[in-house]
Amino acid sequence: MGRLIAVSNRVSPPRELGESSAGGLAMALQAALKASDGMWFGWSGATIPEFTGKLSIERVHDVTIATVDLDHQDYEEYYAGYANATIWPLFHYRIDLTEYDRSFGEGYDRVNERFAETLTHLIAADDIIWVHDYHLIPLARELRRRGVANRIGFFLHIPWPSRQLLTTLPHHRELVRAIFDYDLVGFHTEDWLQAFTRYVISEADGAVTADGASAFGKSVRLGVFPIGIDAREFGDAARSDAARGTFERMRASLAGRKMILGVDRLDYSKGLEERFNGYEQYLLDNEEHRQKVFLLQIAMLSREGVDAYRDLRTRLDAATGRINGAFSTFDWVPVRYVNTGYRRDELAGIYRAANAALVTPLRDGMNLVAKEFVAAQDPEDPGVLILSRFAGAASQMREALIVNPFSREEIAEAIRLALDMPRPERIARWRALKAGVDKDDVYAWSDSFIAALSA
Ligand code: ADQ
Repeated sequence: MGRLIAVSNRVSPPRELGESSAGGLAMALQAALKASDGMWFGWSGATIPEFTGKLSIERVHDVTIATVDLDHQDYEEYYAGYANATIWPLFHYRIDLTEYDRSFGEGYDRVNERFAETLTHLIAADDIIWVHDYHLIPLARELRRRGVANRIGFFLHIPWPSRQLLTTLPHHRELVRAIFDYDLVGFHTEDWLQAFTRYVISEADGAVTADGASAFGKSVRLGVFPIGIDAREFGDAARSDAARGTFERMRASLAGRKMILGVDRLDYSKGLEERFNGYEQYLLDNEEHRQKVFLLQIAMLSREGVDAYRDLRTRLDAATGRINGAFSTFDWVPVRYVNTGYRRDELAGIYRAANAALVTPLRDGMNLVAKEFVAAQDPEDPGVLILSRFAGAASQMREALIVNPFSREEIAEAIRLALDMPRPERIARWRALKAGVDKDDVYAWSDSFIAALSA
């Protein structure tokens, strides 16, 4: 095998590569890239007035990082537009938030062409190419049009929507047809893969085999590759001095109360409003427990350039105010709501101090917070994971308390069960969860995808 070339919308800033602040995906890709003297290609994150296609190339920790700048129109139409105002909501089952703007589709195609045009010149005959996520679905098509015959794989980090939803998208067939220019396409779960194959059968007149599908005169191999975290690194982070310091501060601020924790990017797919409603229901149903618990919701701001995200932020501010206004006393606030990003070791300390975690997305490709929470727990006194049935992670993490995130009563009941759960049951559930998180880690994920792509 030649080099591995990873392609994603954003490339993890080189400074972070190899440092503990980089996420698991960046670490795993870096390890795979390093092993093959590979290259990581994507958008620099910078916007300029006019696209130039000028590459910036750096060597960082034995990995070549190649980035290009996009122009302002690209940002609006491709990134804020088609990727995050069309595909993201649609693939998370939110057609109410989906913007079907023709210029967005044009910008999406244009940027994929620009990426392909720039990347083509960097590809050697025996390289294998691994493309990541919904920003870049047509990239293989554009590379093929430019004569690239290399193995190209694609991994979708978000759900694949049902046929009924996808067909609301103008030109949905073109989008799906582009998938067939890959050699291998990976999904997190069997559910997302099946949603894809159902479309292939009923909308594209295609056929599905044990390991792939054919349609549009082409065939593609399909597989399920559930992503994990760097469990060892996260466990180490949880035992670090910084984590211990954060843990001690956190515990001191509990003043004997129990903490329910939420950690998410501020995104409507994460079910934050519904979670607040569920917690409010818990406070209503369990008057005797008020003052003895609180919810810490850490919601890191993201995609602030997209309208739906600004609206959500306003609604969450209001929900926090409503609950705190209704229930607070002079010495107790039921919701602590923060929009800060934390370092990974600090985050590990916060996870460890929690008695329960609410991971209740309405729809989520996988959800890594659920796995990080488990990895950070004290084996002798672990917290309880409350997990949405609509997170991809629920297909693996069956020992969590699985809930329907749309039901405020189910969330309220799960909080009560979690906070009352006897220690032996907490330990038994946690051990089973931890074994899965350790086994199916991010390295197992990337190794298995690359092995399948190379096979
Ligand atoms: P995301 O939608 O970003 O990822 P998730 O998998 O939960 O969702 O990952 C979020 C990451 O951000 C976690 O590593 C978490 O620690 C970190 N994070 C969140 N809040 C933070 C904060 N305040 N400070 C610091 N870090 C914070 C997409 C898909 C998911 C899929 C992943 C990987 O939507 O379904 O699991 O990709 O494929």
